Amino acid sequence: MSVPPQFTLNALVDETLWLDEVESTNSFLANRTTAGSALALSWNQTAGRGRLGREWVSPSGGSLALSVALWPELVPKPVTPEWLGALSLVAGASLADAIRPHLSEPVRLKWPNDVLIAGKKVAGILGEVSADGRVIVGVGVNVSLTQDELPTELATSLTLHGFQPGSQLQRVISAFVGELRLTLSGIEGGLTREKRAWVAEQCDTVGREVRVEFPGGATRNGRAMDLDDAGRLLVHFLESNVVESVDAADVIHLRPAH
Ligand code: BT5
Repeated sequence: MSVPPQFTLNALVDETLWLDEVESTNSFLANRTTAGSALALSWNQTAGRGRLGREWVSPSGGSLALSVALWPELVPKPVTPEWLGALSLVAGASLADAIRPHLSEPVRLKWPNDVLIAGKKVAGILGEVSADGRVIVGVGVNVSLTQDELPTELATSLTLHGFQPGSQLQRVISAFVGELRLTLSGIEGGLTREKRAWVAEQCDTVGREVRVEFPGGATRNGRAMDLDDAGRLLVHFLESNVVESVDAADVIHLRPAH
């Protein structure tokens, strides 16, 4: 197997740290005490975490785990729920924007922060606040996993869609980190109308009939109408005929709305 590429992004962050093996790049950065911005990356993450206590699987060598400890001057103090909600959406949209020029198939978002190619998940995002108040955005991207190596039937990888990691990966990651930095200035109070439109137009969930699965197991069907400024999904629920905002939940896409 060829050696997966490594690169530095020191023009964008104070430090770039490649780790031969790590349990979780998010936990690694959260456990450091360095105050500046940093990027931690690994091709061999052994205990990756998803949202709501779930697992993120990174088969060795084919899936890139990376985490960004955000630029302190761009993080509001204190961190507000509006800002955190907005952050995870702009991170997903920045990553989708960074991948899109390299592929011929549509690159879309599924609320709250999955990146999809042809309807399948190629990347997931986990934003966290460390005990000392730093904010870390973690991204798992399936880069060169083959069909057999993919952890679920709903997953895909970049190379399955014609992506060439050798020459293009550094450009994707650098475009993602650069755009994330740019979009962070201006979401202090949550998503502006402009940023909400930018995310919503990439988001396959908005405008769709969905099943919302709440932590604890309850499910409700409805139509996803829009996003609010805190990144919550506004869903028109069928049985109550009321629009409610949804934050910590999972969404299953049922069918496109007409
Ligand atoms: C996510 O959670 O999608 C966030 C994943 C964040 C992972 C990064 S890797 C770097 C950093 N360090 C960490 O420890 N974490 C971050 P969620 O929306 O909860 O999705 C998790 C679900 O995605 C799992 O329950 C599986 O169904 C599915 N899944 C797991 N591994 C996958 C993969 N490699 N590709 C596609 N789907 C996957």
